Amino acid sequence: MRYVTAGESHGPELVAIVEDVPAGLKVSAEQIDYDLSRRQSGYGRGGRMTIERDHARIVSGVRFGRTLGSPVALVVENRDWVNWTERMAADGQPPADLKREVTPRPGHADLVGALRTNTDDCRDILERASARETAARVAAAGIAREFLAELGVEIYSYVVSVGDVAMKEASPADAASYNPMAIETSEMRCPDAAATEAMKQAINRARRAGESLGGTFRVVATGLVPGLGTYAQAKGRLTGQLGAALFSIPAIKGVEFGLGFEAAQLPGSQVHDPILLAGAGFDRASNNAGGLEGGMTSGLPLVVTAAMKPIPTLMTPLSTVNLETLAPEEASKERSDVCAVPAAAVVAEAEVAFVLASAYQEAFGGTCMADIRRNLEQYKGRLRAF
Ligand code: EPS
Repeated sequence: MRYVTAGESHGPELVAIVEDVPAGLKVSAEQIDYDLSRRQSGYGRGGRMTIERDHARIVSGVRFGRTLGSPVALVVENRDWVNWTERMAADGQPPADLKREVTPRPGHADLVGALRTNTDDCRDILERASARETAARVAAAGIAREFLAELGVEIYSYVVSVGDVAMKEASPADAASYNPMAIETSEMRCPDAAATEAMKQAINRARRAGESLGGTFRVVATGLVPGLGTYAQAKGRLTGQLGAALFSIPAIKGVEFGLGFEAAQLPGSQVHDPILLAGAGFDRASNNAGGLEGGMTSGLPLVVTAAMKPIPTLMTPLSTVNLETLAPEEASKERSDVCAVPAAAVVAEAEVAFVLASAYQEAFGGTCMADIRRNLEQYKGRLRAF
């Protein structure tokens, strides 16, 4: 299962096309809209989120609530478009009073994108480089999530830290033990109420200082069968596929699995997860590996942590160079978020969902749900008898 997206941040709409969708999968537009609303939420979001109320319109590949096996196309309208019809028109000439963006923001795609595409208006770049595009990813991932849910896999995320404020956890393995409702009802997607409050205060301080804040979050997937992915070819390793998927999210600068970088400081005996016999199968004494061994799922929860840098748009801007005059100047101040770590966590769920859905299809077939379910049950039966 793969997706592509199109659409500018202030264009009429965002579009996503999902390919390799099996037939017979139940799809709920309400569930997709719920995920879109989760992506919009979080303390620290900016003015744009008060304008948008993202809704996915399914325009192909689904009939009477079930997939047909053809590509699924989804459209998310930009409500803000009405304020940009002249500045973002697909045809005609630029309006006489058009203000070009000529003061690129350090940390955003503005300057490098302008160099790459030979434009004199950074808006040509920032319209697509904007994280607004991730709304289309979340809409598309609704299909992958429904597919995984039918196979018993659930994905959730939570925020661990914002700036220098972090919730306390004994180990990343705790990740699989939180009550999802505690996360969904936190304004920071953080299961720890005291940490939520401290994160909000850090965001208030950053807003007053014209600053922005990054942070870290974890994505957890439960209900996975062991053996998805492969050790046999570099590109088949799920560790690499998940890493690439998470690094495709704007502002993600680090990805760790399980103990992550901490594992590099510990002796092997404190890192690897002892194998136990449990009933008719196997279990582990710990999950430091974060649910992956040899590039494959181990059958334990997948626990992956990502680090997001602070958003580059600063209300107290850094210095830049005016591309027209070549004089030093302050970087432009687009309306923006102070902190979007909770939103990035929801986008990361979407990226993880696509990688896992593809791994299930590779192992158990991709044409129709009835075959995939039967193949999966057969595999589970073989594992029970192993
Ligand atoms: C975003 C929409 C954007 C920003 C944000 C993410 O809307 P606008 O550009 O109209 O303010 O709020 O984008 C960025 C922070 C960025 O650096 O590009 C969204 O829908 O998530």
